[in-house]
Amino acid sequence: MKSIRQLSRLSGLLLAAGALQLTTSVARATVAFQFDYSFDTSGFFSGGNIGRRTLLEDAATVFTSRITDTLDAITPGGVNSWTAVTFNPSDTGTNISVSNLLVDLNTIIVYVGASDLPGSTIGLGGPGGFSVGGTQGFVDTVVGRGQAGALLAQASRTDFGPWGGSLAFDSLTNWYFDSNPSTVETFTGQNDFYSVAVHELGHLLGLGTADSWDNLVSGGAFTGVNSVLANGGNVTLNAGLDHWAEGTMSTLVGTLTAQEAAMDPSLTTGSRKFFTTLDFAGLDDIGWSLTAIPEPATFGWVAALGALGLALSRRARRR
Ligand SMILES: [Ca+2]
Ligand SMILES: [Ca+2]
Ligand SMILES: [Zn+2]
Repeated sequence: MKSIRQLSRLSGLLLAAGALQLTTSVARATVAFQFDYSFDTSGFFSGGNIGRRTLLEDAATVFTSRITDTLDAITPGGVNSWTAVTFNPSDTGTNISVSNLLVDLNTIIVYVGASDLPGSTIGLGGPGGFSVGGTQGFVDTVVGRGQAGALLAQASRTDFGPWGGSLAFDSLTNWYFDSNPSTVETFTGQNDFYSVAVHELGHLLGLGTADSWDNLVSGGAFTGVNSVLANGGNVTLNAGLDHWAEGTMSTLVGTLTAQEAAMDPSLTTGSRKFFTTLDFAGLDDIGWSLTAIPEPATFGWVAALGALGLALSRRARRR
């Protein structure tokens, strides 16, 4: 919903030279999220709350431990310039623009903050948009970061290579912050920060938001081959066509343990949801390359699920 794609191929568009900075691209073995808290004006992640940053970074390893794509660096300079545009995580009705943002190899930049989100929404996440000008090679890098399937005509795209985006948490929610998500304690009446972080990062990675997702939606269902295999048939979507339908079930990765999928529209207060087999299959279908081997923590999750508390109420959550 918050994805803004402002693609311009105006060659020679020049922006402030002051935005150009020296940088070094550090080669990484895997994709990494670079969380940016500079727009967290409410201090949801600073001061006495700074420990929450570690929890968010730990949640992101759900993805970084399995994604094997190589995302090209975005290095503006000379005739090549661009502007990243994404929603302000501390004021989600407005956008922030960052001129000539440097994006390192294999890095996804995420602007994080908290807002009083409308209604029962407790999290909001999605990929950002951009404007770009320069050589065709530079434009292609901003559009697809080396993912060839992201450079096809919009209605044919099979891959997604985002520079990053935004992630907002509801400022008025009673959150449960768990330093060890592999163990599930009772947190009656609270909403699970880990579960929401994982869900919203899923949107940022293109689930419900990328062209390569839209291109696999047909008749109100998702038809990606891996998802169909995981689900035993086309996966019915919600009305917005940006989540699995409410209550869609899957399994914990590498197990037969049932759990409601992470990418359905809501989270039950007092419960945790891990990213499931179906959720990962969706990532695979929209173009992410994933390791076949599930993370070892899976075994901890199985035991942990026995401690799940009773669901008290459902709160809607949207990207
Ligand atoms: Ca725990
Ligand atoms: Ca890819
Ligand atoms: Zn959502």
